[in-house]
Amino acid sequence: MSKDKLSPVEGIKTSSDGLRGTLKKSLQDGLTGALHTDDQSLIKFHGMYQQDDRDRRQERTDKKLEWLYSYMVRLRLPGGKLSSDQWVGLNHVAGDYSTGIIKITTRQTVQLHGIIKNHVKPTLKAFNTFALDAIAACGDVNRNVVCSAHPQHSAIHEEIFQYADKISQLALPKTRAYYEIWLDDAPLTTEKKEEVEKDPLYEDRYLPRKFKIGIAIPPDNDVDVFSNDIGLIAMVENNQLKGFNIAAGGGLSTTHGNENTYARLASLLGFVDTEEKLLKAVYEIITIQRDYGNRSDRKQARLKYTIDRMGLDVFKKELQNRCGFALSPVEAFEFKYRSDHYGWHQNHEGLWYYTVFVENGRVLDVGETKIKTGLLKIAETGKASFRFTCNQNLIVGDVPDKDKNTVERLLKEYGIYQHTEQQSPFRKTAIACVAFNTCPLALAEAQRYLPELITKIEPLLKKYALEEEDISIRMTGCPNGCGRPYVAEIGLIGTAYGEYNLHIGGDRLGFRLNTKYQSGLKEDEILHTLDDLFNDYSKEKTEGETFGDYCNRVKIAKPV
Ligand code: SRM
Ligand code: SF4
Repeated sequence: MSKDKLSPVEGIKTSSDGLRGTLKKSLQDGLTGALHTDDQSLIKFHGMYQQDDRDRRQERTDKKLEWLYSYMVRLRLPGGKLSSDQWVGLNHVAGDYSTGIIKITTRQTVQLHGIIKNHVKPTLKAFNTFALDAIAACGDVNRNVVCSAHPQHSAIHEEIFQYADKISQLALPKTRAYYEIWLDDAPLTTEKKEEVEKDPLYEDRYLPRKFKIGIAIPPDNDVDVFSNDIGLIAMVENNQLKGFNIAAGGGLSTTHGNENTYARLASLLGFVDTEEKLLKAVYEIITIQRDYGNRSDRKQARLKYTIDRMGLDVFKKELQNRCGFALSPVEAFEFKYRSDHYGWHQNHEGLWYYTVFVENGRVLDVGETKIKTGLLKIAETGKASFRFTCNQNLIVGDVPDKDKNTVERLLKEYGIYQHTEQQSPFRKTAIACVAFNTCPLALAEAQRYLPELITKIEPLLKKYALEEEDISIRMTGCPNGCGRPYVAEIGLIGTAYGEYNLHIGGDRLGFRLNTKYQSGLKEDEILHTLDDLFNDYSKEKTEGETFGDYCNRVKIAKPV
């Protein structure tokens, strides 16, 4: 471990009394909408962020008023599934306490924004009544475990979904602070606390940085498995779960101007054939990161840097030592899709699934497209479940044949069906992160801007007869990479308000990072550059070559 001075967050964690800090006091402080400074770090471990409305910062500053603070709550939802009752509950909590918009994230869960301090506790209590929590949805711990969302044609998918839950449980912090602070559980006696909260995985220092785990079920890589700290690839043979390939060290964030930061895809380490071995390997990868991760420089603290510092071979050796068994060689697998499978599909049991296009994951009613009301009406029938995808969409699922017409009628009545069926393939693969007005780190717009930029790019695609191509475009308001722009065919990464770096040359399935092609482009420059690229691609592509592969071959490997 680095002998450098520990970063301030390390002290906040170890002296937090199991992540309690002074959160109870902070919440009672009626003089401010904010929390005490240290508690702003601790609240993340409870699934929340303190934010402010950035659209109103200047106005508040001019009036010498405190910024308009509010809280974002992110649910822990391994595998991303809600029952119809839970959807109804979520809808009402969103309406009662937040902006009302349900935001589906790129990690298969939802966030509610704009919750004022007094409403945070009622929000979490309400979620608890229908068995939902936000524990460890953020913070220096393992985050929401994601899993390929699409029920294909085998029974195995349900079995694999359950691994997301098992892994989430395995890596949950042991502290009962969440229950005490937000749900009013009686505080534990010191003796009981020592017994119940003893945490061999996280100890009292937790991890050096956030930690992410994703499970892909080939042929789908909708979870972008190689962008996770641990990427698991479920191997299915003859309708049996054979085991998992394990990859480690994925992470996408970079910092403008800091050459020591980089996006990295997870490296494949090996294969395990039992649940016991899988859970042990996952656990020990986390302990290695706990013990060897950089605790001085948070920009160097993710597992990807730990692995590169140790060297992959040394890391693998250390892992096998800690596990007490060797990993078997990686098994061959193939990904064919990363986008969602829109529309109706049927699983092996005959149950129906409709994948709804939700632009940038924002569930709300706009004009005739009343996604929020429509989904509530469907949930109220009790005839469907809801599963989020890592592409920020949603699957209305588990619909018996006899109820399919009812669900379809509602999808049509509220414009959800038309919205999904009528959009261009290009729009339907797009991802944008939240950015303004709530993200404190945003340099440029993303979800509020990408839809209108796409409307300007679509005619360019048409001009070159490319309108049926599902070229992946992803935009983020800063280089942290929340919309995974570094693994898109077109990545737009905010550098300043209205300006973006253009990355090209990523592949369509998430196996290759893209490369920066142009810096700090304004809208007209983005459109001009894409116009040229589409023109060249339409003329020079080889048979079946995707835009990303073409750009990588011609524009990146052989720059002009
Ligand atoms: Fe993220 C921070 C939103 C997925 C890398 N991310 C943030 C914060 C919390 C800003 C902050 O620290 O105050 C953003 C809140 C915005 C808001 O107002 O809601 C934020 N991240 C999101 C979401 C909601 C984007 C979305 O539109 O869907 C995603 C929530 C996922 C979830 O449910 O847990 C989200 N973030 C990601 C991903 C993609 C992924 O995991 O597949 C990444 C890149 C992958 C990775 O981790 O390497 C990502 N977010 C970051 C980082 C950079 C981490 C790093 O290694 O340096 C930050 C900044 C940080 O941690 O310091 C960040
Ligand atoms: Fe905020 Fe940057 Fe993440 Fe977008 S990529 S949500 S701007 S931290």
